[in-house]
Amino acid sequence: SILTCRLHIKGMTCTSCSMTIESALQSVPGVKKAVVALATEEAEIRYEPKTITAAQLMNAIEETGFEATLIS
Ligand code: 9UX
Repeated sequence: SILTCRLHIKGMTCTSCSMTIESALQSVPGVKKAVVALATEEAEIRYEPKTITAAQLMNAIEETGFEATLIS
């Protein structure tokens, strides 16, 4: 099964920021698709819940230096 979560990401100021986070998410096992939008400060991630949780996705973002909170 695949789930989708939306996260709010605080602190992005340029396209390099959003691309760094997007690349980090795409390299996490269990992530099928990750899109990070600078303008809306949001990430939409499709992931396999058997492999990774939304909380772990948020931790992966925070390791890149940005704060993430769950939207849905
Ligand atoms: Mo450049 Mo975006 O340091 O924060 S990557 S502004």
